[in-house]
Amino acid sequence: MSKKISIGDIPEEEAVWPGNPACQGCGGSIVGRLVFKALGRNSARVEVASCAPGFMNIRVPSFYAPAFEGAAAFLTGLSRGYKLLGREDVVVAGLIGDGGTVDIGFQGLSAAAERNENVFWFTYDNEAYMNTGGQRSSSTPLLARSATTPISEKSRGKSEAKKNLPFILALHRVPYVSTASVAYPEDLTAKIQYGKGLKGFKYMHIHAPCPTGWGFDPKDAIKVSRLSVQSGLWPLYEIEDGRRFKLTYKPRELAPVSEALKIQGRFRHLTEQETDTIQRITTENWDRLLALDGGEIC
Ligand SMILES: Cc1ncc(C[n+]2csc(CCOP(=O)(O)OP(=O)(O)O)c2C)c(N)n1
Repeated sequence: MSKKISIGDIPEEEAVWPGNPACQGCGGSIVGRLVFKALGRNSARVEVASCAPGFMNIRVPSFYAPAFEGAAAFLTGLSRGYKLLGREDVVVAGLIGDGGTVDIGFQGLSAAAERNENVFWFTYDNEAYMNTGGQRSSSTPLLARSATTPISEKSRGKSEAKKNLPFILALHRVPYVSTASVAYPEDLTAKIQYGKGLKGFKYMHIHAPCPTGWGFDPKDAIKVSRLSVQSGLWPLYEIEDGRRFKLTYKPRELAPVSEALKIQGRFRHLTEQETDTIQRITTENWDRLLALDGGEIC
């Protein structure tokens, strides 16, 4: 498991150039900056169709996988290529959106995890297909409004729950799975520094608030992230060898989910009863995670 570090331990060297054409307050671009700061310059990046090609000017070798669904195959080939060159020290990293992970790229991702390929997959989860106009993905949360789950007489936003991809991948028995948040960069960095030292398949799922798609003030990107973690909507944890589970942030008491929800336009339609439903599901999930903490998931 990772060891706690403090903010001052985050490497100073940047792996991205300043300036990019992302929307103001883009959580995804903060993810990209933090991930490659932690990985360091001895890494290579793979990306697919998404906001990511726009939001980062990166200083490491960078590859665009032209087939959206082929990211994991591309990462596999690159990793094996580096091995043939005797360069297994290079961390081969994918920076992929939630659509490219939980939906379109899932088959190849699952296959690469099952083969335990030596790659590090990072999902920046802005909880919809943002690059193409904010359509729902299977990572969009329950009751959230999106371009394809509107609020109308017949629709109250997304009627299904968010897919739990970190646990699905952990059950592939891969060496390392974790979640992270841009509001907790020291936790994110410690997990990457630990994960990159492991051989085999590593996965990190990172909350990436999107002001444009979620409808909040760009200055509140970190606030939305922090409130999501503090309320249990976005728990921070790691799972090693597909079994051992550890919560890396455990508040004495959870903040109410309403604090995080009420500053996002995509949840503005919620009735008190709907907010209570989200609160109940979140508390139940948190209690399940607390019971697993320090033990095994199965
Ligand atoms: C197979 C395939 N389906 C759909 C598209 C169209 N497309 C391009 S980007 C994109 C959205 C990607 O969403 P996500 O992976 O969540 O990243 P984000 O845009 O949110 O950064 C879609 C649907 C495509 N290029 N290829």
